[in-house]
Amino acid sequence: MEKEKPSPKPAQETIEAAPELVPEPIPTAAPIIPSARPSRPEATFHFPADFKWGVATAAHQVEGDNTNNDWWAWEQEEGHIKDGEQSKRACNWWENTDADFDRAAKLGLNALRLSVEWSRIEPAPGVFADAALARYGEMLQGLRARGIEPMVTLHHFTNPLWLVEEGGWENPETVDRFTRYTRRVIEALGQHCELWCTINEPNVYAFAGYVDGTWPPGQSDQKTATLVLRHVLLAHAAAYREIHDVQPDARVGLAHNMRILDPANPSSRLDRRAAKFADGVYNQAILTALTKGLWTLPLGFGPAWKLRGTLDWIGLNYYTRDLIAFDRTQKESLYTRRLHARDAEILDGGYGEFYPQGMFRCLKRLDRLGLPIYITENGIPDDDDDQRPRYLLTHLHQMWHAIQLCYPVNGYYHWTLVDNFEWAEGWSLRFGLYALSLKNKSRKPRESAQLYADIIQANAITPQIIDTYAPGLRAELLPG
Ligand code: IFM
Repeated sequence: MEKEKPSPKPAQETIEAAPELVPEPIPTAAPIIPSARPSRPEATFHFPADFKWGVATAAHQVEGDNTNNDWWAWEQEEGHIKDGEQSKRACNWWENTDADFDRAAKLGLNALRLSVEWSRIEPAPGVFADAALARYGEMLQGLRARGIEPMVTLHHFTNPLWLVEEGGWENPETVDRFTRYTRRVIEALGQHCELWCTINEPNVYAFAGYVDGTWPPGQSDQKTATLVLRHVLLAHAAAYREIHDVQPDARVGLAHNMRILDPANPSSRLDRRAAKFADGVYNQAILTALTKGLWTLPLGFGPAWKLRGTLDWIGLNYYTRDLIAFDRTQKESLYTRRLHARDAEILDGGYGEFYPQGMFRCLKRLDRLGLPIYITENGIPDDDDDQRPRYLLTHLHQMWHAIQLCYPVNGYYHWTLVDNFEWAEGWSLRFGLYALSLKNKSRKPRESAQLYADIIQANAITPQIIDTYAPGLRAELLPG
């Protein structure tokens, strides 16, 4: 097709402007077009106006004296927790949450995720402790009074001892018991909370307790792990329906731990297959079960149609990535071996790789589910806070990128406000924006606390914030 020819320029006319139409001279003090480029790139990464900025934690890790659950019992036995440490009084939240809630408000948070402890609420089968429910009611009211919206998790790794005696999550009846407990919680606390997270990290729970055996009940049997995972997901689905029955407007989801699992050697077919397999089991199976009602794990137990459509939102707990190699000697871990990239920056205690791109990759994957997303956890063990500012900024920058592409990310909950009891790692891994003294329980803000507060206040990552807290990131975040 012939291109349209540009119309010829009209012959130039000189029109003498009438004196009253002569434009005002532009004041030189405020040039519209800057005379020089800024000496270096400046860009601000804005977040949506109604974005939820939060922190996340869990009952057993902060409350203290949770003597009636399986973790407390596990901690009493030698060899289970690093350096023989115990949760003991933890962060003393059962007695006093006010001071930490004040800290949260001072940071400018408008969201906080905590969990309620089943063994406190139902200390014996079918017996509910009104005083415990009242204490949680007080906590939730305390948050709301500070303009902080609570998200409540119903199960975060711990189980009442009586439940364990009755077979724990291997017993299919646990599904009904969890549903009964859920109903009681929603009836009591539904007036203070609409945002519910049924279960925290079902994959981690099943893996650490029933494959790896480093968490209670300390088993190593893949078939049992699969059965437990199935019961946990059925309990989630039943709780989802129960919550909506009591509180139709509730928003109910689950916190899913995702790790990036890349092949150790991308040109090895065996490594690629091993990574895909590991990803399918760890990351994908739960998502497929809950959205499509399909059970894709190798040890199958029939269809999972009851699970389908039981998410109003999906929670992402993202921390790190692993490389996966095929290893024919590793039967227990289904012929896979986890390792780190040779040039990777490793987090404290060997917690994993510093890999912010994983945040975007997980969000991209979750976007396909068509559900609202909350980042229900993200953080780093870093006692001296030498990595956290960079970790926080790069992960939030990846989240910003996802939001620019309209992935429906509604909120971000940093793990965590104050150093808390890190399960089998005891007190050795320090995830807090505030450092906790185990001697006198005092709290001291790490620099990252102010960084997070500044980001929240600006509702953005600004060049000033980057320059103040992580100048080394300038080239990466503001390339020029
Ligand atoms: O502390 C844990 C939390 O209980 C579950 N997600 C990971 C956190 C850090 O390891």
